[in-house]
Amino acid sequence: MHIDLFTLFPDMARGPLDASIVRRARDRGLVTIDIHDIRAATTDRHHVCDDAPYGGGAGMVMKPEPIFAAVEAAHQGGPIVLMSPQGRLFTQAIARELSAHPRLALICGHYEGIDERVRLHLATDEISIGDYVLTGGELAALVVIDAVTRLIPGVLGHEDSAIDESHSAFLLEYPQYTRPPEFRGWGVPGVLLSGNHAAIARWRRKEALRRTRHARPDLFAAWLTASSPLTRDDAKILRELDQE
Ligand code: JBK
Repeated sequence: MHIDLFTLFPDMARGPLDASIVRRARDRGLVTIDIHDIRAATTDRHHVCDDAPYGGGAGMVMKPEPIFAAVEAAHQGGPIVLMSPQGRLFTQAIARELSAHPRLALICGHYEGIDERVRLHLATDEISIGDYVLTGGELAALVVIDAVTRLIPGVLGHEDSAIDESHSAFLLEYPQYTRPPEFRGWGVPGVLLSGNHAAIARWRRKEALRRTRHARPDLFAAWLTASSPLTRDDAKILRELDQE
């Protein structure tokens, strides 16, 4: 897969792409990522990328010409995604959808906004990572790149990729413990030390359901809908949680 990132702050994007699993995926040639400096696509002496909004008001707006020029010079197909608070909310399903394309372009906005003609006539999609105000789209684009890259075949080891996401998609993960068996007086649930694999699997499922129901009632409701009719054991686990 090839990813093009268009930004006024290329330094902001580099660090996270040079570490950990994304770094390894790039080293192995599973993904190539080009960071394009929008300012380098200006043609005027002072490399101006922003201007005052028509109609007045505070703040500056990103000009369309350098963004169109930068994207059109690099683009060879695939979605052109504008990172913005007005976009559809990013989810694992969207990450999966984007990872199915051989190429992906991400545009990061800055200042008070971006000339509307970028949204109307250049971007093919608009994505938000959440309802909070960022200084720009760079961190949002990095979130998308991270989530998409780990879905590219071969990027994760067999252990991770073996996890059936269709079964875990609606549930939060169960609690994990590692050595030592006692730390500052805090122990590890006995079942995890029992060697009883069926009992461990059932404990993990119960704790995943407990956590999801408590922390994310919205996810829990989605899981309930997707899991109907419940298996006998899941129904039993839910009755046990009701009692506790
Ligand atoms: C936000 O993708 N976003 O969520 C995003 C992009 C650019 C600016 C923002 O404030 N939230």
